[in-house]
Amino acid sequence: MTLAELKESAISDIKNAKDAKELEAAKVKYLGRKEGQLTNILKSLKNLPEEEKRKVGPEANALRQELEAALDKKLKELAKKSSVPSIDVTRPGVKVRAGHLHPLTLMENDIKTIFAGLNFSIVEGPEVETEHYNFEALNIPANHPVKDMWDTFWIDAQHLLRTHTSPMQIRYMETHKPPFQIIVPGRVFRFEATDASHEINFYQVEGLMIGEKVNLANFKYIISEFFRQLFGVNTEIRFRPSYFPFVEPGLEVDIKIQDPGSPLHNHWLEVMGAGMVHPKVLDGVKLNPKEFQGFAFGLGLERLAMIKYKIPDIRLFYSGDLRFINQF
Ligand code: YSA
Repeated sequence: MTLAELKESAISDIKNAKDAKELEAAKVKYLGRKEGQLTNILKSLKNLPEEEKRKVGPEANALRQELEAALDKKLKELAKKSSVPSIDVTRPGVKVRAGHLHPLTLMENDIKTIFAGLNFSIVEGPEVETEHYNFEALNIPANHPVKDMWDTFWIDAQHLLRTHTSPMQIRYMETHKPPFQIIVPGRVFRFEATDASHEINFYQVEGLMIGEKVNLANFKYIISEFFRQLFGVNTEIRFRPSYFPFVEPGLEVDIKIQDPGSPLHNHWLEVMGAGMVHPKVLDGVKLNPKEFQGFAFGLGLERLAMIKYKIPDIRLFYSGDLRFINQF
């Protein structure tokens, strides 16, 4: 290779180097101490006849200086380039899509906030329960017909997925001394046919208030206040007698739907079961019914969310349908 050819090739390599690594490779290729192409020529000068040495020597040295200068210049260029941010600030940004809370979580948060404001503590309980806590301790013995209504998914002979949040009443009363007032939000499970207002898996919020003089009038005030804060002052609610083995007397609370677009407009929708805690239940947790009494309730969270957000079918909550979820 002639010096002219070597120069052309080296200048082209230096010019085309895209980064410091490629530039270093070009330097080694031509000026590397051991095998650099120009270095080899310089080393072999001593073997040339005197006359040729005098001609080639200065040319080769001049080329070395020229290549060194070219390498230096290119290195500075590359350094400058990499320190300039390659962001095009005029380009339209990519919109980050933020997630949001599920309507049932929104409803649970609202309920917690209202009850916390009424001085209730918030506690949680296990979703897998024993037969004892789910039924027997709540005055529902093995062959009680009400058990049919609440049969569920059994894990083994003694354990089941809880059918309501009421077992937490027992667990709490066993370990705490009155007076107290709590709510227990949580998921419950039932073996039943689904329809627009029934799911096999849904949420309840249990409430329990025990003290020396707690009575039904207190329950009525607390629940009226709760619905007033949740749905507004004009909400109509009604208390209706009902039966649950773990309360005496027992009742249910209905809300009047006021939504001209709903097939339930002007109809009453049952939203909770409640009552005064049965003396047998208090006895069972070693609280003297003559000393302590109180009320308990269990409300259906989906039903309240359906009223608040005007949702016609409970199954939409668990459908995973983005057209539904994205509306919240
Ligand atoms: C009663 C008295 C107490 O002192 C304390 C709690 C209770 C409530 C009782 N543990 C219970 O579970 N009653 S319930 O079967 O009537 O359910 C309570 C609420 O859960 C209902 O009013 C309804 O709002 C909701 N619910 C019931 N079954 C449902 C349902 N929601 C959706 N799908 C279902 N399958």
